[in-house]
Amino acid sequence: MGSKRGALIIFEGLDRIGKTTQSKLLCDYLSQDCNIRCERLAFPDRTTQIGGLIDAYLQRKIECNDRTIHLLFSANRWECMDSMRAKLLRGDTLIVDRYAYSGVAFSQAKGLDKTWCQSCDVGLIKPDLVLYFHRGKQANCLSYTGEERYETKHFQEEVETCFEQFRSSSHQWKDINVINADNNQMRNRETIQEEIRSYVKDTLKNLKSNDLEELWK
Ligand code: FDM
Repeated sequence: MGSKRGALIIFEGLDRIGKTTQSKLLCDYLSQDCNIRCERLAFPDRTTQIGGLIDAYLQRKIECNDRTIHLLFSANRWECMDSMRAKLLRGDTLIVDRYAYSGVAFSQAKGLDKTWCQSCDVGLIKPDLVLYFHRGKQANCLSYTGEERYETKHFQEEVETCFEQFRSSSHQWKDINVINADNNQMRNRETIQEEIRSYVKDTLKNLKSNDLEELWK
């Protein structure tokens, strides 16, 4: 699985679908069992000043219009690019919970134009692997408490429609791999993790170039 630079691996999908659990399991597996230097990150990164504003917005402590908050989510990714690039180039693999795809789907679900939503993320570091967590039709409904701004069943359904439209209509999604995230007797946590590991192993094995490409260019 050796390569000079690390891989950028993105986990995408709705809230509460299992991305956090699975990305932590993957990170532990890569670092402990495969001896691969690896770090887990998440967007929004709420630790920065911009991330603090996003956190306050999500917790309904401040209001912000839809375009402004979209740009803040994007700026929050851009402010992390230099450190992510440095880590990838020194060989660390980054496992990232959400990226520009959430940026588009969540803002489009509010009615913003998809092309406009994408434009501010053009040129971010292009992922080597994107795993989109999808629940099948038979899946139990995910439950949302409404604790944070977007955590309602209705809004998540709108977001899911945007993820699906984007995925089926855009060539930019052709490299996106769908993970069946139905957590039931047939597909437990371990089965889902095995599937993820197999994608990741292929990606690490096939990393050819040490260069980093740009997203949506
Ligand atoms: N979210 C996340 C967006 O609306 N745009 C973005 O660009 C990103 C990265 O923020 F509901 C939404 C998705 C989610 C909320 O994310 C907080 P986490 O993963 O629950 O912290």
